[in-house]
Amino acid sequence: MLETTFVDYTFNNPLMNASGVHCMTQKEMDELSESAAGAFVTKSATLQHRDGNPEPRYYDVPLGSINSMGLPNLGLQYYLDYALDRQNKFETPMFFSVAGMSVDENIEMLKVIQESDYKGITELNLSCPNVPGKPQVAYDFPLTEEILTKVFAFFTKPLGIKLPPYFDLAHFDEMADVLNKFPLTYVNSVNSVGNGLYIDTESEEVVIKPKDGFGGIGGEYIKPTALANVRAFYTRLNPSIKIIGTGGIRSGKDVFEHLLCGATMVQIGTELHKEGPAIFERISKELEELMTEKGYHSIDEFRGKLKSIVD
Ligand code: RRO
Repeated sequence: MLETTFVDYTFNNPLMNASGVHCMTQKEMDELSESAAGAFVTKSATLQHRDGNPEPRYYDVPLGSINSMGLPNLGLQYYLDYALDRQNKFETPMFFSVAGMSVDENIEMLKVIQESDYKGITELNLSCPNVPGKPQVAYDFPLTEEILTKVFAFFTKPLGIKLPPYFDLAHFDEMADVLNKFPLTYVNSVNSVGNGLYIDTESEEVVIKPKDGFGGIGGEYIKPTALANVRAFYTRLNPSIKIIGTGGIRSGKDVFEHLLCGATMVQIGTELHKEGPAIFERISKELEELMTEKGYHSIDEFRGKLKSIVD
């Protein structure tokens, strides 16, 4: 009932982890692979291993989470070795996420992937909010166009990009005009809402150490922003560019809303961090129950079909 076709793959369901959550080590990725998730994505890689920002750097709060991890990861080769080892074994498909600290680092990593035997999907993260001194690339429209021009000059494998949330209709228009120039496989909206501040009233302190407490906000707080970004890009991008919806998913109903806005796949971050990989089974069941109640037999019957209010 939840079967989802995406590029050349058919997934059992549209559910994935959001990059960064439960996907740094081989053990964590194996646990996702063995869970009910339809696919999973790696932690964004840099060329070299990075320790990331000082702890505490991730904090769960009642309505979501705040993080400033600072791109801790085990380095490109670690994830590439893992990907190559598992890709011919009929296991849960994996997406490979990369997030270079510069244009050149992104190009270098994508060249390694292009020249490797990796056959899967790659995600270029243009929206990490947490590296001090590094603005989020995809808030700079000309820079985004420059990077994609350089990438598509040589990269021929399926490629998606992870975007930050936008908050202005003019920005949706401008970004969509840029993205429609390229043969992107998908756009993933949204990364965490950058540079929020959560504070502990009792101690009168910030809750994470890096950047004096500023960090990316995820979870229930951001669902309306995520849905708006999914909808805005679904209605503006060439239909060949699919949408992955990320932000605020805690239940089957939340997944249904992302799909109704036009997402093909959906990703879960904050709530996966709270519940662990068993969440995928719970949410698949909830989505199936909701679809049955509504009389739907497949996701294609309602994907993107959000209704307007008409007189
Ligand atoms: O590692 C992080 O701090 C991080 C990244 Br790369 C990202 O893309 N989004 C996020 O919320 N945290």
